[in-house]
Amino acid sequence: MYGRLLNYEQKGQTITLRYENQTARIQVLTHKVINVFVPFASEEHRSKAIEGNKELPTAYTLDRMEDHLVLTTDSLICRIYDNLMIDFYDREGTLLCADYRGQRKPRFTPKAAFIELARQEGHDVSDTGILNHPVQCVKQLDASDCIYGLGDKTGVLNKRYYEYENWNSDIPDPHEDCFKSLYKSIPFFITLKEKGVYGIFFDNTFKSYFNFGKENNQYYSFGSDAGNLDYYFIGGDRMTEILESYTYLTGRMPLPQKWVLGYHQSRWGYDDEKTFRELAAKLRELRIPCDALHFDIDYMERYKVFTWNRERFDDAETLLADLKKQGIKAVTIIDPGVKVEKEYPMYEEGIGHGFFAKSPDGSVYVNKVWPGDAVYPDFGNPAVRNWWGQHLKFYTDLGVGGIWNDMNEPASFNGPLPDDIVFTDEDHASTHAEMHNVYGHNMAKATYEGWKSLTGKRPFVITRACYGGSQKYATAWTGDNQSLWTHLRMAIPQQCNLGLSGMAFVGTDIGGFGADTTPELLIRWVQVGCFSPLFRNHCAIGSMNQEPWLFGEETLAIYRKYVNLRYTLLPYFYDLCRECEQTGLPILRPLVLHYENDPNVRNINDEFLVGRQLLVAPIVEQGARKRMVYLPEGVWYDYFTPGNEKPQCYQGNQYYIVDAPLDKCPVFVKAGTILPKAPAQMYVGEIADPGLILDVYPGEGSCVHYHDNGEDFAYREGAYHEYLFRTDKNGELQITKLHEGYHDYPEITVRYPYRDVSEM
Ligand code: MIG
Repeated sequence: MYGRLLNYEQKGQTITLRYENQTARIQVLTHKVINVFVPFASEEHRSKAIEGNKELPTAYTLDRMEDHLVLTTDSLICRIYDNLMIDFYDREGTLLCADYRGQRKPRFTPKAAFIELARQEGHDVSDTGILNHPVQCVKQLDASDCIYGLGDKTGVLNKRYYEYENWNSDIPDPHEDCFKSLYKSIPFFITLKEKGVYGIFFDNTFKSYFNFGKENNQYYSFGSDAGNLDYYFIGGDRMTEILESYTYLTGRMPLPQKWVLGYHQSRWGYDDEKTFRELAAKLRELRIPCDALHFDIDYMERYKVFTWNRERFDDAETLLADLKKQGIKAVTIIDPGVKVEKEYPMYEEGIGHGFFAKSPDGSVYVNKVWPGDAVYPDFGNPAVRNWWGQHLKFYTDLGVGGIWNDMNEPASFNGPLPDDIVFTDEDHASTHAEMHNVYGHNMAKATYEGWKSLTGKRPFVITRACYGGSQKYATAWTGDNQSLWTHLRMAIPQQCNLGLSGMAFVGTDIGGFGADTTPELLIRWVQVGCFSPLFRNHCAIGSMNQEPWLFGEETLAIYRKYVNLRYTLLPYFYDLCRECEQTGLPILRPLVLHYENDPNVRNINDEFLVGRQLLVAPIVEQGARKRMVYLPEGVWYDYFTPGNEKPQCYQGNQYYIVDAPLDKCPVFVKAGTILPKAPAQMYVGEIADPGLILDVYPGEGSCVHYHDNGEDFAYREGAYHEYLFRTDKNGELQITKLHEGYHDYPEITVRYPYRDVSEM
């Protein structure tokens, strides 16, 4: 298709390749990141995920060989041939990723009717029935390659042998392993080889396709029907390095406010002032820590965003102030759809400024969502983002603590938005086909930036729809799961893959959104959920209520235990957030991220790490009271040291059967861990200046601990403390301050869960 490489031109770190039929460009961004770009649609990248110039001055060489060019950086060797065939090697010459040269041979031939349908949908269907996308890459697969990432896709952790599509979709049906799309489109994946690892970020916002060896075990493909061929090849020695480079490109989650890490209670159906007051009272009375109540669509007046229902909420301002006194923040939902209604300011203003998406004939495009007939703010337009962001003052004035963006795929009740609806791409007209997958991303960006300028605090935004890079602006939840054991199981690989795709701060609806939970399911879910960065119990109107006190004393007690556990671990979680801001490493991690050379962990779907130090092996089977756990290399300690019994210590690289009665979620702590903890509180800030607790486990180790005011951006000017805690072979603890810009803890209590307890 590209033809022979005729000549090339080198300018700075960009090499322009002139092929017989097409020009392409290779750009060295860093010694580990190389961009391949074919300007099918535009000369510039026009990335929504990558902001600013990410090219770092990087030394490289380019040599002409007989039949190809060799580009060499400190980390990668890239060989460029005719037909834009490109092969990437590490510096030792090990092949990482080669373009596939052979004939495509699908394992099955689709039926004629299917091929016809595909043809009608505009796909290039070759004689063999293979769907070819005009923008496409086919790359070689090795027998042992595993593939991770790709955002929120359902199913198992390792995406090898599966096929997906990126098209943000609101799917209320129970999410199944075979789904190709869900709410988020994050076109980034990591290929882990027997030897070596690499990542590919395919930066194309149109509907895109990924076939990870389902078509044939020899190759995988990614492609799209429009836009540019624009992908970043990311090399590195370890999986963590790939993720660091990916988040260097697309950005990292900024440090959240501390309270965001607390417990959140939600339900679609909490719809009046009395309910919220009672909830707060109940949570406090039953001593369940909680930092936020979520206000779903019923707080609004007829689902009109930027309004508050004055009949059911007498005085929202006083309600929110009273909740705040109890340490509880209000998080309000905002959907994108603006109700079509005369004299409704958001509608009238938006119409006046031409801020809503239009049909090709120039009329404002109307579809239906919760408020009935509704129009879609054109968030790709910076003026629209600014307008929307400034209107958030309505919420900040009332004392709202954070914003939850839903329905921003965007969802529509009256059939899908046609591809040709006109949306803006920053400074020029674009289409729904191009802007669909970044609609939620741009809405989150508008919300983040508006909130930041209004409050000066670290914005708390939750979004359902995402594109690559959304982590800069929002946290996310996994949408409408159901109260099903399969969905509790799904929560683990789904959150782990989101983390491997840059979205570090995620959570699932604890207890399940649709359908009805059971006491046992709720218990097992909170045992997973208390380790999710976003820790929220949420469910659907019409489904059974799932506040923890509705299922009897035992359920309540266990639930409380795990919410308390979370609160005691808050300093650890906060440290992980800090680490994430600096390196892009997520909070929940699949075992493979840190033990990639251990073949036993490549397909573990029912265990995960929290940071490096904790390994969680929850029960995700109804009725199970024991489970098998694989522990990777090293020595591991049972987190829940049983009262009088001898503490349990395990040698890694082995499988164990461990006990997990209903009140126990097996958690293991790695030898050498210094775990920063806090006294349990009812909410973050209940104790004005809590001391720090350090649980020091046997073994040599260290911990960098971060401490600041947990609210604003003063830390960026240095207003934080950073400590280095170290233990030597004898278990002696040394404390060093790496940075001093905040204030000291009133006290640091050092405990040795596997020795005695001593005070400092
Ligand atoms: O069409 O706002 O995923 O969390 O409770 C359903 C009502 C709309 C979907 C969200 C869910 C939320 C619900 N919303």
